[in-house]
Amino acid sequence: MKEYSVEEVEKQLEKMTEAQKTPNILICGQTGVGKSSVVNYLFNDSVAVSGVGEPCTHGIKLYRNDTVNIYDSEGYEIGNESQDHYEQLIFDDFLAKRKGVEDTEAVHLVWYAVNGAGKRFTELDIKLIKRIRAEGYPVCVLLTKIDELDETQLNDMMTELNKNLIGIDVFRLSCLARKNESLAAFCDWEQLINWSYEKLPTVFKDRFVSALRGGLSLKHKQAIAVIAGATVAAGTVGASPIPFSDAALLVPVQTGMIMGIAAIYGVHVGKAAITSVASSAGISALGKSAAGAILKFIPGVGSVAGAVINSSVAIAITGALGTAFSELCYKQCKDSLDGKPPVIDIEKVLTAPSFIAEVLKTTQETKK
Ligand SMILES: Nc1nc2c(ncn2[C@@H]2O[C@H](COP(=O)(O)OP(=O)(O)OP(=O)(O)O)[C@@H](O)[C@H]2O)c(=O)[nH]1
Ligand SMILES: [Mg+2]
Repeated sequence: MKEYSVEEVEKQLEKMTEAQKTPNILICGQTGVGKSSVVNYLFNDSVAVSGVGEPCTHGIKLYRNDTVNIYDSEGYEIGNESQDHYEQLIFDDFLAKRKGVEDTEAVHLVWYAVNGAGKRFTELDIKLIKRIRAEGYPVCVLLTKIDELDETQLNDMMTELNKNLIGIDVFRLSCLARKNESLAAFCDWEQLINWSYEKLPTVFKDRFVSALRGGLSLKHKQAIAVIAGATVAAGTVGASPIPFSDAALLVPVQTGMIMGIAAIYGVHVGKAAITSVASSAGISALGKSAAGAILKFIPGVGSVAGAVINSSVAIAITGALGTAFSELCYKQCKDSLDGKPPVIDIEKVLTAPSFIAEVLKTTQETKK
């Protein structure tokens, strides 16, 4: 039996992480408009802006985890001298210093928050938003606290903003939306997420998606892309048909896929689980007879498989594994958003000796 090589698995994982970079997002606007709250609403707890950030430039703090860097600026106060200094703070002290530097240091998105509840935005807001765009940054407007507006006020505010900022997207937001469905219907959280995803350069997209607390439809889409990539790779492995006992050859591909999916959904996978997946992923640990049982789960393959893994079998197994695992993660993520305790311990599933069978079994059970 051919052994998969640990080095190969590690290489695969490394390649995956190297291809991803951490996006930098700057958020600005008046004080108290809800900038920090927006960040807390959107991202996983580990970014938590309510915590103590690292002082960056004066007035701008960096909040970060492995997947996102948020530069949260202390807002300016109307009529206060901070208003006069704000433009300098944003442009000279911050943005200018990051121009022409390495891609990883550059600012990739700017979110400019305007207070819906204040029912007014200032000349300075308009001026700064226009200047940010003129300098080439993807910028959008976050219209915050819309829960404090009635429908007419909200529409008026949108009209005013659109009139003053032609061609700049405005997203209506309220941090109370998660627990209030009718309010959620007025909010553009998903649109903001999609806008940001679209504007980010490719290498920064994956981590942005990972960093999100919600954004489930985007996560789902990303997971499908990861699975598609893995099935192509698996198909190549199976292009020269191999006996089932050599399924270990698929392990690096499948391990990479599993880790990729877990990362997208922000599901923590410890080192022990990674090693465990690498040694049991795919069907290498199951032997030929168990492989037959697995194939029963995969329509259209069971009858033709025989004792050989060819391209279509490799594709089907990898696809089924990826889809099943993605469903588990999706459910975990959704439960957590809904404030429910996790039904499945994903790490436990990953460390089960017959991982693939476990994943497929759990999926079948949760479907019942
Ligand atoms: N009603 C309502 N209140 C909100 C919302 N978002 C934030 N707030 C409240 O607004 C206040 C200010 O929110 P922050 O997120 O600290 O505002 P900020 O823009 O970061 O303020 P600075 O850091 O001082 O510039 C807090 O009391 C929040 O609880 C919202 O969507 N609706
Ligand atoms: Mg703040």
